[in-house]
Amino acid sequence: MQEPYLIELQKIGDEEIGYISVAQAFSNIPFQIKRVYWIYQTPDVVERGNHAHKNAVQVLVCLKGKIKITLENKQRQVVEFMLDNPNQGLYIPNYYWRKLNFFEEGICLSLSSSDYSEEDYIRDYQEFLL
Ligand code: T46
Repeated sequence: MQEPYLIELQKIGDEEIGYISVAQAFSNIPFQIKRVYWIYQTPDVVERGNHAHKNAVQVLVCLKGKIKITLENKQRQVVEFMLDNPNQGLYIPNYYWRKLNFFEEGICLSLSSSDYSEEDYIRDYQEFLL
C-alpha cells in the first residue's frame, strides 16, 4: 500500500522576475500524466472531495491561497496536509478518501494518471471502508 507524500518542485527564478516550477512525468511526477484540471472559486464553507479513487493517482498543487487536504486510508488512518506553496505537490495514491477545504481563494491544480471516469470513483464512505 502506497502512502501520500509531499514533492518539492524546483523553484526557478528570483524575487525580481518571479518564478517557474515544472511538473514532468517520470521526473518529479511518478506517473504518466493523462489529465490536468484545476479547482477554483470554492468558498471557505464548502468541503470538496469526499471520495476515493480505485485506480487513479494524483499530484495536487496549490497555485494560490491555501488548501487543507485530509486523507484517510481503509485502515482509517488519517493524515492532513496544508498546501500553501506552488512549489510543492502532494502525491495521493489510490484508495485514499480525500476531503479538500479551500482558504484565501485557493486554487488547486490536479495532475491525474487517468482519464476522467466516474467508474473510478468511490463516493460512498461505507463502501470505501469495505
Ligand atoms: C479529486 C479532487 C481533488 C468532469 O466532468 N471531469 C473531470 O475531469 C473532473 C475532475 C470532474 N468532472 C465533473 C464531475 C462532477 O460532475 O465535475 C463535477 C465535480 O467533480 P467532483 O465532485 O468529483 O469534484 P471534487 O472537487 O470533489 O473532486 C475533484 C476530482 O473529481 C477528484 O478526482 O481527487 O478534485
